[in-house]
Amino acid sequence: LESLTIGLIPADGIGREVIPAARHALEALGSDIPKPEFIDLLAGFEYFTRTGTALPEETVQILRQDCDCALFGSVSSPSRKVVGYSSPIVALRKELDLYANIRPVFSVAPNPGEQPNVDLVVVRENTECLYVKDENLSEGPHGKEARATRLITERASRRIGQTAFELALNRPRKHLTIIHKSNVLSITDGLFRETVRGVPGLPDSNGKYDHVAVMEQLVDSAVYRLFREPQVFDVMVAPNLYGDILSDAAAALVGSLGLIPSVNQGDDFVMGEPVHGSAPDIAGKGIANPLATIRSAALMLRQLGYDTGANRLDKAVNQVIREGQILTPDLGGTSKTQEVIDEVLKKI
Ligand code: NAD
Ligand code: K
Ligand code: MN
Repeated sequence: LESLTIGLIPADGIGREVIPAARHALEALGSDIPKPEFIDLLAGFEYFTRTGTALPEETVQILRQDCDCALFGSVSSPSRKVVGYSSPIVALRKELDLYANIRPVFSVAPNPGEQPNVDLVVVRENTECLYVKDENLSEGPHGKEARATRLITERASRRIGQTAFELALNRPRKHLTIIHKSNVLSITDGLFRETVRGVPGLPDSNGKYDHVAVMEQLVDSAVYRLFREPQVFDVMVAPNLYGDILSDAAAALVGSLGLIPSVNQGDDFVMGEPVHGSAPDIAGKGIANPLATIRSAALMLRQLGYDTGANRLDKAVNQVIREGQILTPDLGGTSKTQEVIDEVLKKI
């Protein structure tokens, strides 16, 4: 490739403040990656309030036809029902079939070479579970009744299971924990659990996952365990909603949600995205932590095979964290987003 075409979808709130960080960081990599060409793309709740659509068809089309990969910021989805609105990120994950959301959470050890006390990856199923958003409201004998469909399919569970086993196989500890609640939801979570457990026995697995140690844990006690002894976890695979919650919980263990990156990945497209939302409490103040987004760009590069570039981004971010001088307020610092970006660029 001569150039790498990257769709940028900042969307709402601090998404707009952190996406430029990734852009500058990618530009700073020079010849470590093909020359990045950026295409700015529209989506989000603010865009919806102006136009009546949250995810324009053009954005999806350009992503499909012109982009090698993409970076998404964050969207401000309201907590009440807004007629005609549907979250563009949930829609994009489905439209582009980005079935796996990979969320590494690790602490940066104070001294290089030292073992971090948290070093795990949440592998979140990204297309179904309660996020199919099939909800309805009816009038029952004792007032309103709300129902939602929770979809778990064998196909999606197998795909996410394969992604998780593959990831575990390539990590030093080769350890996988299946997160579920099959003691209560024996049909839905039961299917997820059994299908993931069955991955090593699939014909195309050819015994390659025999070296992965498989454990399982009910989602509630998994959260407890995460806070008591996070070091026991390596790769955690979970249905959509549990994965969403677990990764925010794990983020608290390493200092801030503003540090946690992710990639939404499918068989032929990858979209980096910080795990955090639009953070209305700090949006517009210029103090959002840009490191999760720079790390998301690194994950995206790694997924595309540009390890040298990815390593340089990660190294620069880790160095800034380790030095502890130029940090945003979420990490106890007093620096602005732009100062942290400049510091990372210096290290790159
Ligand atoms: P949030 O992740 O936006 O914020 C949670 C807390 O973490 C806030 O105190 C915020 O200030 C802090 N925080 C998050 N990112 C930070 C960063 N980079 N630097 C410093 N501090 C940071 O979660 P929320 O408040 O529950 O949700 C706000 C909005 O974001 C909602 O409308 C929600 O729908 C949306 N959301 C979107 C996504 C997404 O785009 N994928 C994900 C989660 C939430
Ligand atoms: K986000
Ligand atoms: Mn979330």
